[in-house]
Amino acid sequence: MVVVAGRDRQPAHDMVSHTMHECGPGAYNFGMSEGLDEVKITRAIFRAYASKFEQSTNLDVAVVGAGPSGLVASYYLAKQGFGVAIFERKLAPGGGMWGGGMMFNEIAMQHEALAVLEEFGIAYADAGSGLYTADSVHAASMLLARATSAGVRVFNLISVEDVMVRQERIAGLVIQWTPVGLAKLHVDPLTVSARAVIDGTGHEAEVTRVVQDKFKARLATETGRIMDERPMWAERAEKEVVENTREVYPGLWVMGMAANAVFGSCRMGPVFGGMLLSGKRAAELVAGSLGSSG
Ligand code: 48F
Repeated sequence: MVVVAGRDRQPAHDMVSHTMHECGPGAYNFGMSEGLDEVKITRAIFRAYASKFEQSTNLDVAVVGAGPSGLVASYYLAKQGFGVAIFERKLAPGGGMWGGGMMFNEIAMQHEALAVLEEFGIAYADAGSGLYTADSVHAASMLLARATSAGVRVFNLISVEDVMVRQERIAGLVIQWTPVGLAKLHVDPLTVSARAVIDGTGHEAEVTRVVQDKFKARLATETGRIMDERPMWAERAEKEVVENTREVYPGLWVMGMAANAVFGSCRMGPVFGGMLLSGKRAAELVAGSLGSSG
Protein backbone atom coordinates (compact mmCIF):
# COMPACT_ATOMS: atom_id res chain seq x y z
CA MET A 1 0.00 0.00 0.00
CA VAL A 2 1.36 3.41 -0.89
CA VAL A 3 0.46 6.21 1.47
CA VAL A 4 1.03 9.76 0.35
CA ALA A 5 3.64 11.23 2.68
CA GLY A 6 2.17 13.16 5.55
CA ARG A 7 -1.47 12.22 4.97
CA ASP A 8 -1.66 10.00 8.00
CA ARG A 9 0.06 12.44 10.30
CA GLN A 10 -1.34 14.84 12.81
CA PRO A 11 0.09 18.38 12.75
CA ALA A 12 2.80 18.61 15.39
CA HIS A 13 1.19 21.55 17.23
CA ASP A 14 -2.04 19.54 17.81
CA MET A 15 -0.06 16.66 19.27
CA VAL A 16 1.82 18.98 21.62
CA SER A 17 -1.34 20.66 22.90
CA HIS A 18 -2.75 17.31 24.05
CA THR A 19 0.27 15.72 25.66
CA MET A 20 -1.03 16.56 29.16
CA HIS A 21 -4.10 14.33 28.76
CA GLU A 22 -3.19 11.59 26.39
CA CYS A 23 -2.20 8.70 28.67
CA GLY A 24 -4.88 8.64 31.35
CA PRO A 25 -8.24 6.87 31.32
CA GLY A 26 -10.61 8.50 28.86
CA ALA A 27 -7.67 10.22 27.21
CA TYR A 28 -8.62 12.68 24.55
CA ASN A 29 -8.87 11.18 21.08
CA PHE A 30 -7.26 13.80 18.88
CA GLY A 31 -8.62 12.60 15.59
CA MET A 32 -6.52 9.44 15.20
CA SER A 33 -8.28 6.24 14.15
CA GLU A 34 -9.62 4.17 17.03
CA GLY A 35 -8.46 0.67 17.92
CA LEU A 36 -4.78 1.54 17.68
CA ASP A 37 -3.17 -1.53 19.15
CA GLU A 38 0.53 -1.71 19.99
CA VAL A 39 0.72 -5.40 19.12
CA LYS A 40 -0.88 -4.77 15.73
CA ILE A 41 1.75 -2.10 15.15
CA THR A 42 4.44 -4.64 16.02
CA ARG A 43 2.99 -7.25 13.66
CA ALA A 44 2.57 -4.73 10.84
CA ILE A 45 6.21 -3.67 11.09
CA PHE A 46 7.50 -7.20 11.35
CA ARG A 47 5.45 -8.46 8.39
CA ALA A 48 6.34 -5.50 6.18
CA TYR A 49 10.04 -5.91 6.96
CA ALA A 50 9.91 -9.69 6.47
CA SER A 51 8.29 -9.25 3.07
CA LYS A 52 10.85 -6.61 2.02
CA PHE A 53 13.71 -8.75 3.23
CA GLU A 54 12.41 -11.94 1.62
CA GLN A 55 12.15 -10.14 -1.71
CA SER A 56 15.81 -9.26 -1.32
CA THR A 57 17.21 -12.73 -0.72
CA ASN A 58 17.70 -13.41 -4.46
CA LEU A 59 18.79 -10.13 -5.96
CA ASP A 60 19.85 -9.08 -9.41
CA VAL A 61 22.20 -6.55 -7.85
CA ALA A 62 23.42 -6.18 -4.26
CA VAL A 63 25.05 -2.84 -3.56
CA VAL A 64 27.20 -2.42 -0.48
CA GLY A 65 27.18 1.09 0.95
CA ALA A 66 24.52 3.77 0.59
CA GLY A 67 26.94 6.59 -0.19
CA PRO A 68 26.43 8.81 -3.24
CA SER A 69 27.86 6.29 -5.71
CA GLY A 70 25.72 3.47 -4.24
CA LEU A 71 22.52 5.47 -4.38
CA VAL A 72 23.13 6.62 -7.96
CA ALA A 73 24.05 3.14 -9.24
CA SER A 74 21.05 1.55 -7.52
CA TYR A 75 18.65 4.14 -8.88
CA TYR A 76 19.69 3.62 -12.51
CA LEU A 77 19.55 -0.18 -12.15
CA ALA A 78 16.15 -0.20 -10.42
CA LYS A 79 14.83 2.16 -13.08
CA GLN A 80 15.71 -0.47 -15.68
CA GLY A 81 13.75 -3.12 -13.78
CA PHE A 82 16.57 -4.90 -11.94
CA GLY A 83 15.92 -6.09 -8.39
CA VAL A 84 18.32 -4.00 -6.29
CA ALA A 85 19.01 -3.69 -2.58
CA ILE A 86 21.61 -1.66 -0.73
CA PHE A 87 23.10 -2.88 2.53
CA GLU A 88 24.30 0.00 4.67
CA ARG A 89 26.19 -0.33 7.92
CA LYS A 90 25.07 2.94 9.49
CA LEU A 91 21.71 4.14 10.77
CA ALA A 92 21.56 6.98 8.26
CA PRO A 93 22.19 6.18 4.60
CA GLY A 94 23.93 8.87 2.54
CA GLY A 95 27.58 8.06 3.26
CA GLY A 96 30.00 10.97 3.28
CA MET A 97 27.70 13.43 1.61
CA TRP A 98 25.82 14.97 4.56
CA GLY A 99 28.81 16.82 6.01
CA GLY A 100 29.96 18.60 2.82
CA GLY A 101 33.55 19.80 3.23
CA MET A 102 34.76 19.84 6.84
CA MET A 103 31.15 20.16 8.04
CA PHE A 104 30.41 23.19 5.83
CA ASN A 105 27.37 21.41 4.44
CA GLU A 106 27.80 22.26 0.76
CA ILE A 107 29.31 20.02 -1.91
CA ALA A 108 30.97 20.98 -5.20
CA MET A 109 30.50 19.48 -8.66
CA GLN A 110 31.80 20.02 -12.17
CA HIS A 111 29.59 20.66 -15.20
CA GLU A 112 29.95 17.01 -16.34
CA ALA A 113 27.79 15.95 -13.40
CA LEU A 114 24.94 18.38 -13.99
CA ALA A 115 22.86 15.88 -15.96
CA VAL A 116 22.91 13.51 -12.99
CA LEU A 117 21.97 16.34 -10.60
CA GLU A 118 19.04 17.17 -12.84
CA GLU A 119 17.95 13.52 -13.11
CA PHE A 120 17.73 13.45 -9.30
CA GLY A 121 16.07 16.88 -9.02
CA ILE A 122 19.00 18.31 -7.04
CA ALA A 123 19.06 22.12 -7.01
CA TYR A 124 22.50 23.65 -7.61
CA ALA A 125 24.16 27.03 -7.91
CA ASP A 126 26.81 28.22 -10.36
CA ALA A 127 29.95 29.03 -8.38
CA GLY A 128 31.97 30.17 -11.41
CA SER A 129 35.14 28.64 -12.91
CA GLY A 130 33.17 25.57 -14.04
CA LEU A 131 32.17 24.67 -10.47
CA TYR A 132 28.69 24.22 -9.06
CA THR A 133 27.56 23.82 -5.46
CA ALA A 134 24.62 22.07 -3.85
CA ASP A 135 23.38 21.91 -0.27
CA SER A 136 24.70 18.55 0.91
CA VAL A 137 21.64 17.73 3.04
CA HIS A 138 19.34 18.46 0.12
CA ALA A 139 21.55 16.47 -2.28
CA ALA A 140 21.74 13.40 -0.03
CA SER A 141 17.99 13.58 0.61
CA MET A 142 17.16 13.74 -3.09
CA LEU A 143 19.47 10.80 -3.90
CA LEU A 144 17.73 8.77 -1.22
CA ALA A 145 14.24 9.85 -2.21
CA ARG A 146 14.72 9.12 -5.91
CA ALA A 147 16.51 5.81 -5.36
CA THR A 148 13.91 4.45 -2.94
CA SER A 149 11.05 5.74 -5.12
CA ALA A 150 12.58 3.89 -8.08
CA GLY A 151 12.26 0.65 -6.07
CA VAL A 152 15.67 0.35 -4.42
CA ARG A 153 15.34 -1.33 -1.02
CA VAL A 154 17.78 0.19 1.48
CA PHE A 155 18.64 -1.99 4.47
CA ASN A 156 20.30 0.24 7.00
CA LEU A 157 22.04 -1.04 10.12
CA ILE A 158 23.23 -4.12 8.21
CA SER A 159 26.95 -4.70 7.62
CA VAL A 160 28.41 -6.89 4.93
CA GLU A 161 31.07 -9.05 6.52
CA ASP A 162 31.80 -11.65 3.86
CA VAL A 163 30.90 -12.82 0.35
CA MET A 164 29.39 -16.01 -1.01
CA VAL A 165 31.37 -17.63 -3.83
CA ARG A 166 30.34 -20.13 -6.49
CA GLN A 167 32.59 -21.41 -9.29
CA GLU A 168 35.16 -18.59 -8.91
CA ARG A 169 32.44 -15.93 -9.05
CA ILE A 170 31.00 -13.71 -6.32
CA ALA A 171 27.45 -14.96 -5.89
CA GLY A 172 26.15 -13.08 -2.86
CA LEU A 173 26.77 -11.35 0.43
CA VAL A 174 27.05 -12.44 4.04
CA ILE A 175 25.23 -9.91 6.21
CA GLN A 176 24.94 -9.18 9.88
CA TRP A 177 23.19 -6.58 12.06
CA THR A 178 25.70 -3.80 12.70
CA PRO A 179 25.02 -3.79 16.48
CA VAL A 180 25.96 -7.48 16.66
CA GLY A 181 29.41 -6.60 15.36
CA LEU A 182 29.71 -3.56 17.60
CA ALA A 183 28.82 -5.60 20.69
CA LYS A 184 31.12 -8.43 19.52
CA LEU A 185 28.30 -10.93 19.97
CA HIS A 186 28.86 -14.45 18.75
CA VAL A 187 25.90 -14.69 16.35
CA ASP A 188 26.04 -16.29 12.92
CA PRO A 189 25.16 -14.09 9.93
CA LEU A 190 22.68 -14.63 7.08
CA THR A 191 23.29 -14.71 3.32
CA VAL A 192 21.63 -13.22 0.25
CA SER A 193 22.40 -14.17 -3.34
CA ALA A 194 23.03 -11.66 -6.12
CA ARG A 195 23.85 -11.92 -9.81
CA ALA A 196 26.13 -8.91 -9.35
CA VAL A 197 27.67 -7.23 -6.33
CA ILE A 198 28.89 -3.64 -6.34
CA ASP A 199 31.37 -2.45 -3.72
CA GLY A 200 30.48 1.15 -2.86
CA THR A 201 32.01 1.10 0.62
CA GLY A 202 34.18 4.19 0.12
CA HIS A 203 37.78 4.58 1.23
CA GLU A 204 37.97 1.14 2.88
CA ALA A 205 36.85 -0.90 -0.17
CA GLU A 206 35.64 -3.46 2.33
CA VAL A 207 34.06 -6.05 0.04
CA THR A 208 37.02 -6.12 -2.30
CA ARG A 209 39.31 -6.45 0.71
CA VAL A 210 37.40 -9.54 1.83
CA VAL A 211 37.76 -11.05 -1.63
CA GLN A 212 41.50 -10.30 -1.62
CA ASP A 213 42.33 -11.32 1.97
CA LYS A 214 39.91 -14.10 2.74
CA PHE A 215 39.28 -15.61 -0.66
CA LYS A 216 42.93 -14.98 -1.69
CA ALA A 217 41.68 -13.95 -5.11
CA ARG A 218 43.75 -12.16 -7.74
CA LEU A 219 42.01 -8.88 -8.55
CA ALA A 220 41.85 -7.20 -11.96
CA THR A 221 44.38 -4.54 -10.93
CA GLU A 222 47.97 -4.10 -12.14
CA THR A 223 49.35 -5.91 -9.09
CA GLY A 224 46.45 -8.32 -8.59
CA ARG A 225 45.93 -6.72 -5.18
CA ILE A 226 44.31 -3.59 -3.75
CA MET A 227 46.71 -0.81 -4.69
CA ASP A 228 45.59 1.62 -1.94
CA GLU A 229 44.44 5.19 -2.04
CA ARG A 230 46.89 8.02 -2.71
CA PRO A 231 46.83 11.60 -1.34
CA MET A 232 44.54 14.40 -2.49
CA TRP A 233 44.64 15.36 -6.17
CA ALA A 234 41.10 16.30 -7.07
CA GLU A 235 41.42 16.74 -10.83
CA ARG A 236 43.15 13.44 -11.40
CA ALA A 237 41.02 11.56 -8.88
CA GLU A 238 37.77 12.77 -10.42
CA LYS A 239 38.80 11.61 -13.88
CA GLU A 240 40.17 8.30 -12.70
CA VAL A 241 37.26 7.37 -10.45
CA VAL A 242 35.08 6.87 -13.51
CA GLU A 243 37.81 4.90 -15.36
CA ASN A 244 38.41 2.78 -12.25
CA THR A 245 34.75 1.83 -12.02
CA ARG A 246 35.16 -1.74 -13.21
CA GLU A 247 34.60 -5.41 -12.58
CA VAL A 248 37.48 -6.24 -10.28
CA TYR A 249 36.68 -9.92 -9.86
CA PRO A 250 33.99 -12.02 -11.62
CA GLY A 251 30.67 -10.84 -10.21
CA LEU A 252 32.18 -7.92 -8.23
CA TRP A 253 32.32 -4.33 -9.44
CA VAL A 254 33.90 -1.36 -7.63
CA MET A 255 32.70 2.23 -7.75
CA GLY A 256 33.12 5.56 -6.01
CA MET A 257 36.00 6.05 -3.63
CA ALA A 258 36.37 2.26 -3.35
CA ALA A 259 37.30 2.19 -7.06
CA ASN A 260 40.14 4.68 -6.52
CA ALA A 261 41.32 2.84 -3.41
CA VAL A 262 41.39 -0.48 -5.28
CA PHE A 263 43.16 0.88 -8.36
CA GLY A 264 45.66 3.07 -6.47
CA SER A 265 44.31 6.46 -7.39
CA CYS A 266 43.97 9.67 -5.39
CA ARG A 267 41.28 11.08 -3.13
CA MET A 268 39.37 14.17 -4.14
CA GLY A 269 37.71 15.65 -1.05
CA PRO A 270 34.30 17.32 -1.19
CA VAL A 271 33.91 17.42 -4.98
CA PHE A 272 31.21 14.85 -5.79
CA GLY A 273 30.82 14.88 -9.57
CA GLY A 274 33.04 11.82 -9.94
CA MET A 275 31.06 9.91 -7.31
CA LEU A 276 27.79 10.49 -9.15
CA LEU A 277 29.29 9.65 -12.53
CA SER A 278 31.00 6.56 -11.13
CA GLY A 279 27.66 5.31 -9.78
CA LYS A 280 26.08 5.88 -13.18
CA ARG A 281 28.96 4.08 -14.91
CA ALA A 282 28.68 1.12 -12.51
CA ALA A 283 24.98 0.82 -13.37
CA GLU A 284 25.78 0.83 -17.11
CA LEU A 285 28.47 -1.84 -16.74
CA VAL A 286 26.40 -4.11 -14.50
CA ALA A 287 23.28 -3.73 -16.66
CA GLY A 288 25.40 -4.57 -19.73
CA SER A 289 26.78 -7.64 -18.04
CA LEU A 290 23.43 -8.92 -16.71
CA GLY A 291 21.54 -8.21 -19.92
CA SER A 292 17.78 -7.71 -19.92
CA SER A 293 16.19 -7.41 -16.48
CA GLY A 294 13.18 -9.42 -17.70
O1 48F B 1 32.07 6.78 1.78
P1 48F B 1 30.81 6.84 0.98
O2 48F B 1 30.10 8.13 0.91
O3 48F B 1 31.15 6.23 -0.47
P2 48F B 1 31.21 6.82 -1.95
O4 48F B 1 29.90 6.66 -2.60
O5 48F B 1 31.44 8.38 -1.75
C1 48F B 1 32.64 8.89 -1.24
C2 48F B 1 32.38 10.28 -0.71
O6 48F B 1 31.39 10.30 0.28
C3 48F B 1 33.61 10.98 -0.16
C4 48F B 1 34.51 11.40 -1.23
C5 48F B 1 33.88 12.43 -2.16
O7 48F B 1 34.54 12.84 -3.10
O8 48F B 1 35.62 10.96 -1.31
O9 48F B 1 34.26 10.14 0.78
O10 48F B 1 32.41 6.24 -2.57
O11 48F B 1 29.79 5.76 1.53
C6 48F B 1 30.18 4.43 1.76
C7 48F B 1 29.11 3.81 2.62
O12 48F B 1 29.40 2.43 2.75
C8 48F B 1 29.08 2.03 4.08
C9 48F B 1 29.46 3.22 4.94
O13 48F B 1 28.78 3.21 6.17
C10 48F B 1 29.06 4.38 4.05
O14 48F B 1 27.76 4.84 4.31
N1 48F B 1 29.85 0.81 4.37
C11 48F B 1 31.19 0.70 4.45
N2 48F B 1 31.53 -0.57 4.68
C12 48F B 1 30.37 -1.28 4.75
C13 48F B 1 29.30 -0.40 4.55
C14 48F B 1 30.06 -2.66 4.97
N3 48F B 1 31.01 -3.58 5.17
N4 48F B 1 28.75 -3.03 4.99
C15 48F B 1 27.77 -2.11 4.79
N5 48F B 1 28.02 -0.80 4.56
